[in-house]
Amino acid sequence: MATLLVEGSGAAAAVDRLLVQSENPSDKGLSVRRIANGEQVVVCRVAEDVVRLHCHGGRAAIGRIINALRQAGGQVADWKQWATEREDPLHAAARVALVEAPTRRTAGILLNQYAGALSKACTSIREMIDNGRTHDARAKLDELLEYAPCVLHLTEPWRVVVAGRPNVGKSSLVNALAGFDRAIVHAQPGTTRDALTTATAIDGWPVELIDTAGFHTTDDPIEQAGVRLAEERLAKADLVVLVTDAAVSWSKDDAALLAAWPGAILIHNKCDLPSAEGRRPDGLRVSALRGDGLPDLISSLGVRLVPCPLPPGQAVPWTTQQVDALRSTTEALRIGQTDQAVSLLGHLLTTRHWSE
Ligand SMILES: Nc1nc2c(ncn2[C@@H]2O[C@H](COP(=O)(O)OP(=O)(O)OP(=O)(O)O)[C@@H](O)[C@H]2O)c(=O)[nH]1
Ligand SMILES: [Mg+2]
Repeated sequence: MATLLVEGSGAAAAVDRLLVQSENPSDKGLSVRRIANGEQVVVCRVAEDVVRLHCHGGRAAIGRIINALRQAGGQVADWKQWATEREDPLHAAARVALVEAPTRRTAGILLNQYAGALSKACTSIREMIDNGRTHDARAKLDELLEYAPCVLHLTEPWRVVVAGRPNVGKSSLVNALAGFDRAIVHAQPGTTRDALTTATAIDGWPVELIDTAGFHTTDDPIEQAGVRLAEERLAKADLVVLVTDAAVSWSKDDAALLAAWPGAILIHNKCDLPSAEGRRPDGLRVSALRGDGLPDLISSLGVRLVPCPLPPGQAVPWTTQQVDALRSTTEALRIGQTDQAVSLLGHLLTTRHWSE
C-alpha cells in the first residue's frame, strides 16, 4: 500500500484528467476511482493544489500510478526532502523514523514524538534554564535519558543470542519463540553450524533471535568455524539466552558457559523429560517441544531488554545524535555553563536528525 501526495498548482485538475470518467459526477472529497491505465485508487481531494491518492496492489501497481502521474507532467520528489522543507526538524526526524518502525508499539512511541512530545520537553527544559530552575531542568533531562538504551531500539532490533552446548534444543527454542520452523532441528548434535537470524517481536519491541552452533571442542573445521561465528555473535549480543538440557546432568562445560556469560538468562530445556540427577543453578524450566515455560521466558526477555516501561505519551530521544545532545546539555548544566546548555537544546530543536 502507498499514499501518494500530489501537490502543486493545478494538482486536482491534473489528477482528474488521469481518472476514468466518474459515474457520479458529484464526486468530491473522497472517492474510489480508476486511473486510465486500470489501477484503482482512493482519491482524497484536500484542496485544488493538494490531492492524496491511496493506492494498493503492490509495488508494480503503485509504480504504474506513479508513471501515469509522471507522464501527466508530475515530478517525483524525495519525501525526506519534502518533510525537511515543510516540518520542523524533530517532526521530520520522527516522520523518517516512523517509516522504519517495525512494530505497532514502536510506531506508537514515535507517533508521540511526531505529535511533539520531545520538542515540548526540550522547550520546557529551555524555559526552566532561562528561569534559573537548573535543578528541575537536570531532573527532566535525566528522565529523558533514562529511556535512551531502549529507545535507540525503536527502529533497530535487539540482538538476542541463543547459545549452549550441542543438542540442548537451541534451534527448537528459536523456532518455538519465532512461531515457525526457521532452523533445522535434529537429534544429531552439531546440526546448526551457521549463525541463523530470525526477526521477531517481544513485548512489542523488535528482536533478532540468533541461533548458534553448539559449543564444543571439535577437529571438524566447519564446526570450528561455526563455534567461532557463535563467539562473534555473542560478543555483540544485547542479551544471551543460555540453553542447557535438563534431562542431562549439569556439567563442567555448562558451568563454564554460565561463568563466561553471567548475565545470561539460563534455560533448563526438555523439562518434559525426566529430570537428570544432581543440582543445577536457578533457571527457567522450559520445554521447547511442548511449549512449557515459554510465556515466562518471553516475559523475562521483555523485562531484561526493557527494564523501564515507557509511560504513555512519554517524551524520548530516538537517535544517537539526540541522546548525545541531551547528554552534552546535562554536562553543560553540571559545570554551570547555562548558555551552552540553552544553545545545545536550540541546536537539537532546529537541526536535522538523520543521516541519508
Ligand atoms: N523432549 C524434548 N526434546 C527436545 C526439546 N527441545 C529439543 N529437543 C530435541 O533435541 C534434539 C536437538 O534439538 P535441536 O533444537 O536441534 O538442538 P540444538 O541445540 O539446536 O542442537 P545443535 O544445533 O546440534 O547444537 C532434537 O531431537 C529435538 O527434537 C524439548 O523441549 N523436549
Ligand atoms: Mg541447532
